[in-house]
Amino acid sequence: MVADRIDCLAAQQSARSIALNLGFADAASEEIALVVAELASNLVKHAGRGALTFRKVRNGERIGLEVKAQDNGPGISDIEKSMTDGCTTSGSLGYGLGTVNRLMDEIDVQSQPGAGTQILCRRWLRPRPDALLPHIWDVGVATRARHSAPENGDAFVLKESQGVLLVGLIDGLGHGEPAKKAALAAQQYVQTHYDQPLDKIFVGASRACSATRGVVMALACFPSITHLSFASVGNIEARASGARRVPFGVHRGILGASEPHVERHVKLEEFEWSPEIVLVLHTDGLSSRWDWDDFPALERQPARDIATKLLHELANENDDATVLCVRSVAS
Ligand SMILES: [Mn+2]
Repeated sequence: MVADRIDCLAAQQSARSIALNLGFADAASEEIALVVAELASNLVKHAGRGALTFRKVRNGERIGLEVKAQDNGPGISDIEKSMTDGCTTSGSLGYGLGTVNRLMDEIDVQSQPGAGTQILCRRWLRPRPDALLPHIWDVGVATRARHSAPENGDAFVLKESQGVLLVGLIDGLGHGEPAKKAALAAQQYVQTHYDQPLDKIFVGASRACSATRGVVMALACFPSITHLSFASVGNIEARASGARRVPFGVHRGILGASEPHVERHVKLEEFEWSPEIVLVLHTDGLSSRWDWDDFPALERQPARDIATKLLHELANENDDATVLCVRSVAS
């Protein structure tokens, strides 16, 4: 039970030691403690008091920590808004869950006006990087800001873990510092939630960059060399090499813009893949009017060379431009 500042501090300390005991690293345990501090202070501030419970959870081989905060307070009127960054706890009305969204893998909020609030969140233990995994992917990125400006509003994600590869491309709206800020907020969320389902990553990333101009983003996940999961919001160009056209879908919209919540309707697309196919993602700083036939034999080059060549040939001076290319080393 949490009812005052002393309880909040005690809850934070308990969370830290429970996390360490479960095997979380120091930094992760500190983040979990921070989340619990935020949940505890919300309980006191908005409901006067409430209950915090910790539970070890399992999902197959994985172990995680579940934190539940429950109160009988007035409830949250706008749940979605409470989970967005930029909605701070410093105001008298804000129910700040931005930190919870960013630092926990999963978050679920149930609240009815007048009937209290239940917040359930989980964080999973991540396996240690396994250096012995065979290297099967060749990934290349080429990027530069418009007019060689110092701030690049494009960002990319590249994460390989347990044989699963996740790559992503993010374009912050506009250019310069505000675009960079938006892109980095989304990038940071994706990097810390890389092993979550793609559609959930879109929802969380959208919340994480809601106080910014917003971004467009495409994510491609290869659980194996024969399978691609793909999702995209906005105009990131996606192409696959070879004769077979891969029908990448496009959801119009912007992540982080409060309306109309396009991220909730993101549909995962699943494709069969094969080692000879090259995947290219690029931002709209490059012309989309190109075809593999324009660059004979390019698809057999190393990923880095493909990305560099496309950037050089297709980028326009007036926008940040980024190309990300993935090919299999086995082909
Ligand atoms: Mn752009």
